[in-house]
Amino acid sequence: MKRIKMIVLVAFVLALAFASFSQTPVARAQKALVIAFIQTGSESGWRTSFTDAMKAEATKEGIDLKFTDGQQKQEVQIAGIRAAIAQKVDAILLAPIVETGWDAVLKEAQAAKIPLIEVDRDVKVSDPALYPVTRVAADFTHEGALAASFVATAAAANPKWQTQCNIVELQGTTGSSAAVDRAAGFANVLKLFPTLKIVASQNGDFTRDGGQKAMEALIKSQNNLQDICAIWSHNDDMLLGALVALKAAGIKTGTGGILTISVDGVCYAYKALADGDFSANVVLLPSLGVQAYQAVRDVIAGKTVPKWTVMPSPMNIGAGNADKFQKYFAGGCAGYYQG
Ligand code: GYE
Repeated sequence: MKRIKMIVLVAFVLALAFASFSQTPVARAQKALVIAFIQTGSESGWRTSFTDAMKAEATKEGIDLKFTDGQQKQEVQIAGIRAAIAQKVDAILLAPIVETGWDAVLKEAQAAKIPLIEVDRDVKVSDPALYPVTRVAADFTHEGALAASFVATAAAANPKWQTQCNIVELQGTTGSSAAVDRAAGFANVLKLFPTLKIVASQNGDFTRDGGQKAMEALIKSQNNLQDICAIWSHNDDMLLGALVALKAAGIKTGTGGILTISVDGVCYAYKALADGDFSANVVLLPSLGVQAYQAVRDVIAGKTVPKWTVMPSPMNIGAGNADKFQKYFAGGCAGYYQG
C-alpha cells in the first residue's frame, strides 16, 4: 500500500513538473502586452488615420490595445489615464490635447510604476522628473518653419508680393503643442523676412467647420482678403473648411491666387494640390504605431530610450506636380488618408 502511494506521488510530481516545463514558455509567449492609448479625439482626418493606424498595428503585433477617445476634453483623457492605472496596464500611450495640466496624473502613473509614453503632441511639466519616459512625434516647430520658408520663397518669386506679403493664420487648438510649436516655427522664420507679416489670426480648433467659420470672419475683417498674399493653416482640415468659404466668396487660392500652406497631407489635401486650390503642404505621417510600440517594448525591457524619436515631415509643392498626387485620391478618398 505504502509502495502504491509512493508511485502515485512520484507520478503526480512528475506530471506537475512536465506540465510546468511544457506550458510555462507557451503561456508566457501568449501573454499579450496590454497598452492603453489615450487619444485626443477625432477632430481631423489626420487624427482618424492616426487612430486607425495605431489600432491596425496593435492587431498586427498581437497587442491588447485599450483605446480611450478623449473627445477633445482633457478631463476625459485624465480619467482614461486613471482607468488605465487602475487596470494595471503594461504601459500608457498619451496624445495630450493641450500642453499643461498633466502633473498630477503623471505623478500617479509614476507611483504605479506604469511607463507613460507620448505619441504626437507634447506636454509641459513643472518638474522635469515628471516628463514622460519618451516621445514619438514629428517636430512641429520644424513644420512651421518649413511652411514659412515656402511662403517666403513663393512671395519672392511673385512681383506682386515681393515688397509686402501679408499673411492670415488659421490656428489649431489653443494650448496644444501642435498649434504652439507650429506658430513659433513659422514666426521664427518670419523674423528673417521683414516684408512678410501675419496681419490676422483666427482659431479654427483643427476642424473643418472651425476653419470655415474662421475664414468667413477673416474674409469680412480683411476686406475680402484683397491685400492678402498667403493663408497659413496649422492643419489641412481647417484649410479645407476655409476653401468652402473662399470659394463661396469667389476668392481664388493656389495657382494664380492667394498662396496657401497647411500641415498633415490628408487625401483631400492632395486633391486640392492637384486641383490647384492648395499651393503646398507639409506632410505629417499618421503611422506612429511601429515606433510607439517599439518604444514601449524597449522601456519595459529596461533599455535606454531617446527623449524623443523625431518622425520626418517632408513638404509637397502643388505647382507642376498634379500627376504625382493622383495616386493619393484615385480611390476617391474613401479612407480619407491614402498616403
Ligand atoms: O496636425 C491635426 C490634428 O497633433 C500634430 O492634430 C497633431 C495635429 C494634426 O488634429 O490635424
